[in-house]
Amino acid sequence: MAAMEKRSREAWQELDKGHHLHPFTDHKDLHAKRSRIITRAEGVYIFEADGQRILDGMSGLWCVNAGYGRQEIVDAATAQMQELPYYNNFFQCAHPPSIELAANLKEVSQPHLNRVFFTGSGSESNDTIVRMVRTYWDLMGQPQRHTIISRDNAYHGSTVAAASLGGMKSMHKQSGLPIPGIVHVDQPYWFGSDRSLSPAEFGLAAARSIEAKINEVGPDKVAAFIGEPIQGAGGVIIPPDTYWPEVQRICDEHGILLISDEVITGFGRLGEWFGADYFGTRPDFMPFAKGVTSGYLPLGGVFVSDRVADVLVDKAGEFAHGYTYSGHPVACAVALANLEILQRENLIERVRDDIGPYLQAKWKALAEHPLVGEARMVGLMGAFEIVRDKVTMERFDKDQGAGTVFRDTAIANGICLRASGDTIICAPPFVLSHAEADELIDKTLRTLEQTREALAP
Ligand code: PXG
Repeated sequence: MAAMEKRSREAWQELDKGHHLHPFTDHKDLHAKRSRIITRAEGVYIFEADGQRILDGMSGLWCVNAGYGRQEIVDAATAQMQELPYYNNFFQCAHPPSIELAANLKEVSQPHLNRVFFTGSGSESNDTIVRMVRTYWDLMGQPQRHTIISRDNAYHGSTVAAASLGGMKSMHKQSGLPIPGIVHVDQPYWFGSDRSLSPAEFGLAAARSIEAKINEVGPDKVAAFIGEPIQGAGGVIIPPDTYWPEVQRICDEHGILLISDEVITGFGRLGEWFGADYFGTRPDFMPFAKGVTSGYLPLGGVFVSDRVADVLVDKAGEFAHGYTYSGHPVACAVALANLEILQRENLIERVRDDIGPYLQAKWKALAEHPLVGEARMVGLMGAFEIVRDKVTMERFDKDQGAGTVFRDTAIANGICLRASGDTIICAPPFVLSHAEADELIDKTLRTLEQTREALAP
């Protein structure tokens, strides 16, 4: 058996169909069409097995922030594999990459976030948080504080606990979720509301649905609130400015732990190190993954505030939780190389001051197109809403699959964007040049025209 064979696209598609179960995939549908086989990538472009070049407007899956083809990340992984390919951080051991990375992460996070627990992914990070939150309140002598409040349509991962924290009904339905002690409130999705309130009023109302839930559950029973600074997979839901300050007030007033899920927004996507920095919140936990390594290797983790970490350290005894790959040395070495690149090339400042504003202006102007109801973007995280009627904001019928028509047409035009229903999402690498941003917009406009023709009655 060869480690990796070079085959034709068709041969790979056939093997894929026969042996490979994909994440979040309708396999019958996939097998009718066959998989798109991506074989290599460079900069902001991915290449299909037949050679077609596609501008990756999604940074892989919101992760390849530093762009593809970074030799120094490859070199860091190679050197670490030669030195120490694996060792664990259990049983009173540690190794330089996990220690150095933890110390580096402290440097870029808010001053009260001094400690990090490593995991292998965002989902694992959120599982870890459920355990830590409940352990914290047990140790504080308030074991009845068990309930975690999350939001409709949130995405926090796919393990049992993370999918329970998430608010996606389709995920809950498939496996009897959520687990007990997790409840959901409104998401701050102004465009998806009846728009009778101003965005500012709506932001306050959405935040106050948390307070209503606290009163319903009982203020002494609520342990934590979790939210993505901007909901990602749910459609890039950018909350009105009034939302996060009010959420912070509510958490403070009720003594509830605040969890800012930074798996997408962390490491610069919004032009600040973290979404919490962008919105001015002071979280007790920040789960992260994806951008910490720019996706070059799997790594996740949880920033833990001094308020919680001090109690865990002083009172928990052994916290019986961890993963074989918590702080994997090669993944940590890759993260260190990636953070070096972000800092040396000022990529986060670039998102804030240069390519972010440049793309935002053009992206928001897409709202002038007859098919676009709203176009929004913060940093390099944006979306637009496909509508049938711009005045009434009426949507297309679900079975027309407008979002899917757009996405598939976009791929044929050489650009990869993601459809969440009829919301089209864009989150390109931070190294996107102005010319590549122009290409992204030109191809999006062409695709919008073709989608309009395809959906015309
Ligand atoms: N939290 C957030 C906010 C996420 O976006 C996770 C946790 C889970 O991370 P892992 O590493 O376990 O996948 C995510 C992941 C999509 C899509 O279609 C988004 C994610 C994952 C897969 C698909 O937008 N986000």
